[in-house]
Amino acid sequence: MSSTQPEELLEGLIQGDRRALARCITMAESTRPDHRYIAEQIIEGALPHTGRALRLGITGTPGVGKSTFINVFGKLITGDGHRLAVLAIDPSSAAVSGAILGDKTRMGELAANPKVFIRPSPSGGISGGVASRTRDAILLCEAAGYDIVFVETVGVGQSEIAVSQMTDLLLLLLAPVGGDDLQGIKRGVLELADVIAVNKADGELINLAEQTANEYRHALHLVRPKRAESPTEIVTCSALTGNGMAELWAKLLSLHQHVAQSGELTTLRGRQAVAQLDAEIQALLFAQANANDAFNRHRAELQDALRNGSTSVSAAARSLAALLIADRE
Ligand SMILES: Nc1nc2c(ncn2[C@@H]2O[C@H](COP(=O)(O)OP(=O)(O)O)[C@@H](O)[C@H]2O)c(=O)[nH]1
Ligand SMILES: [Mg+2]
Repeated sequence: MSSTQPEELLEGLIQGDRRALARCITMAESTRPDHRYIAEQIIEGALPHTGRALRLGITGTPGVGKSTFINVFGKLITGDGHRLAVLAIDPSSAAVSGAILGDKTRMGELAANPKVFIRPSPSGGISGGVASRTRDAILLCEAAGYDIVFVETVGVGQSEIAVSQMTDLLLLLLAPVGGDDLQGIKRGVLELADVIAVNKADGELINLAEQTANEYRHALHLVRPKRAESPTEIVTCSALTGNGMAELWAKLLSLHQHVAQSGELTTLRGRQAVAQLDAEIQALLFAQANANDAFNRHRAELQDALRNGSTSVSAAARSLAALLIADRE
């Protein structure tokens, strides 16, 4: 499959051809306008085949065990007959510590599974933001028949927010750590999580894992609950021994069923799409501005003015925006 014909790619995609899927994602991630246009056409055509997956965000600080966890979880899920796609989002573009990338060993087993599609996070330099491209990738995976989509992210700053804005449920992985510093996990992240799992509950760490889970149960009383009717659950598990993994998966499935049946999922996905539109508009307009010579010249002047303190950021921004609008008239 070397075609860049949208019709052929779409056909391959819907038949579940992995190479077609990979190419479609590459098109969607491309900075070339002709590729993006092809991707748009494919996604439009694929839309009727999307929306059926369980979209799960998985976040946690580096070393917490995400890759190991996904490898084990993936085996469990495909064993149940599901097809799993694993995507990564890494807005920091820290390619070295990037999600999935460099995890060949821990996820190697999963990668060899024909029911699994793994895609590392796109490398830097993508206009329009990594997040919206990952969103496109989710839709493409769904169209290719993957009924479970994981979006993995390294828990650094904004990435949890980004991932929670494109998935149905967010799973926060924690490591057993004593004391009350709560591993520097920000309140906001606790509020975003649907389920929290303290991983590495094995061997000598079992008690500490339970203790950590309890500490977080207390901490959760201090944050706004994600769902008034069902408080955020905290469980312990071990990706190493497999303990608690099946229970956790069952919990996530039943929570997903619950939000689907209550109508919450439809509302959530609608809200996510609308928010994405605004982000896309901003990205598109900014990309157009960057390609405009007059804009770039004026911006360079204003950058100098800002450096020597002769203008303010807001005045400079207004002047640049005015230039773009005038340019259109
Ligand atoms: N004891 C124990 N170690 C684990 C577990 N899961 C992962 N690890 C180890 O933690 C380290 C980091 O795991 P990795 O999956 O790469 O974490 P990631 O950076 O979050 O993707 C590795 O040495 C794993 O073997 C677990 O459940 N129990
Ligand atoms: Mg990893």
